[in-house]
Amino acid sequence: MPKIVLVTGASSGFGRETVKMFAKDGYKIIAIGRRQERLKELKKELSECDIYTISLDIRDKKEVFDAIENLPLEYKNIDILVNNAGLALGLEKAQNALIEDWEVMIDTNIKGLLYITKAVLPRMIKRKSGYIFNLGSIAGNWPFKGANVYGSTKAFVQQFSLNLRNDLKDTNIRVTNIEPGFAKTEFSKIRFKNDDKKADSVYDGFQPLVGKDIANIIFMLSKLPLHVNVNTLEVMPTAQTWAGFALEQNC
Ligand code: NDP
Ligand code: 8X3
Repeated sequence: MPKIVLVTGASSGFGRETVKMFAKDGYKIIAIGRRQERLKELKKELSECDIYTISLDIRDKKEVFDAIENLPLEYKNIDILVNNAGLALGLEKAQNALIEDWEVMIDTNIKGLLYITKAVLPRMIKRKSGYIFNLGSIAGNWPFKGANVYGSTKAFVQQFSLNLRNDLKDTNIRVTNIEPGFAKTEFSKIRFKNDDKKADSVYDGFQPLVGKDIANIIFMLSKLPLHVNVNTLEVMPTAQTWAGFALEQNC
């Protein structure tokens, strides 16, 4: 029987490439995102594959639980959940950032991820089988200017992933937090609110990660033997390293 993969944020970036990779390998896909047109295009592009699309906002608790509850029978037993939908809004210092942007990041990256997980988990537990991938970030591990709330949401995702591992002991369910660095997707376009020039300049002069790199990693991890659990996996472009500590002199 083909395995079933649910991918959130399937309309762009990592999520879209992850759908493509698993679909082409014969998996049945549940692809979630808000932009219905994008999901339709993806389904059309993968017309030979088995894709079930759901257009929903993961911030809407009721919508999420209803959608999972009402999945057609042949998609109900989800084997792999890729909690990928998420975003950063702004890169201002905390004192200058918009509280509304903070709320959207918390509602999406934390609460949305929790709703999907909570809705999908019962059947995985019942079947004593499953793999959950969460998309954290290097921003959850390392502080840097302007990452204030975005980084904190990803630190939440990391700790939640580790804590899930404890709670899911004896269920055979695996959990991995993937923590990418700079990756060229629509991420910066969203962060900089459609300022394409600013977004593109983030990736000037070096080779960033791309969606396919992360999809590849998720796909490879999913093929590891069942007794192997990678807890966290931080991945950067080779060109990216750390900036060192900042020091305010003469103060
Ligand atoms: P993209 O902007 O290309 O994709 C983000 C996806 O999330 C889109 O498909 C978007 O779909 C979906 N999404 C956002 N908000 C919602 C929502 N409320 N409900 C449903 N879907 C939503 O970015 P990436 O592919 O780069 O990002 C994927 C994940 O990886 C994110 O969690 C991001 O934080 C993380 N990440 C990204 C890095 C990068 O440098 N690119 C580095 C580290 C982590 P739609 O708008 O159609 O709803
Ligand atoms: C995205 C990584 O460094 O662009 O999660 O914020 S960064």
